[in-house]
Amino acid sequence: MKLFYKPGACSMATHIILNELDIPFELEKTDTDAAVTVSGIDFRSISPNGYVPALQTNDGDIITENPAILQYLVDGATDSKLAPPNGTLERTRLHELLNFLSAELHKAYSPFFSKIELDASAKEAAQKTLSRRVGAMQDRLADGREFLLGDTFGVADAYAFVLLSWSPVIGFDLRPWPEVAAYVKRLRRRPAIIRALQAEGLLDERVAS
Ligand SMILES: N[C@@H](CCC(=O)N[C@@H](CS)C(=O)NCC(=O)O)C(=O)O
Repeated sequence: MKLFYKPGACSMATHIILNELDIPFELEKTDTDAAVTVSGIDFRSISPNGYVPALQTNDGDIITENPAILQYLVDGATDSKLAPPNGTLERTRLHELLNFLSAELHKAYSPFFSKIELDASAKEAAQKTLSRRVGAMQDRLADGREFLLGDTFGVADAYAFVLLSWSPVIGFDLRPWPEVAAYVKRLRRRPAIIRALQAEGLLDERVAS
């Protein structure tokens, strides 16, 4: 398999799960602005929307979109605990969560990475939305659970880790949400996450407050 990625981007969620599953894979660094990969592949021929992650399977198929890639990887693994079995209510809960992460939490960070500078009122609005989304994460973790779906680490945790670890990069303080800050710190100690951060050259960064 080959993962087209950008250091620190949401593609790191796939990177973490490949590590967790101990699947052999290659990494291909991608410049999404120039739409070219490090080996000179036209990235639009891989991912027509121009964004990472894109996963090339061993059969040469390309899969895009975080929720689809993450579930493809666990469904192909034997007896993985990283997602509940298909056809169960627990799996529907995972879909619900991955959609929240992708459409709501992920996109609440997006304005801060926009090439267009935010004026004061746009920044305030973006911070308000992000606070609401992080607040929803805090509510979920408030019962003392270790991971988003309970006591087992899963694909949603890998994705959530990557998103929340953007907080120090954009200057968004997680301390008002202590369960969320503690959750990020806990996840950061996982060997699969440490290896992904190291391989992407980010081991000394992404330390949430
Ligand atoms: N809906 C996509 C969004 C992916 C996405 O936003 N990727 C960002 C990095 S986190 C990217 O590659 N942005 C570059 C661009 O859009 O040109 C998914 O969930 O996979």
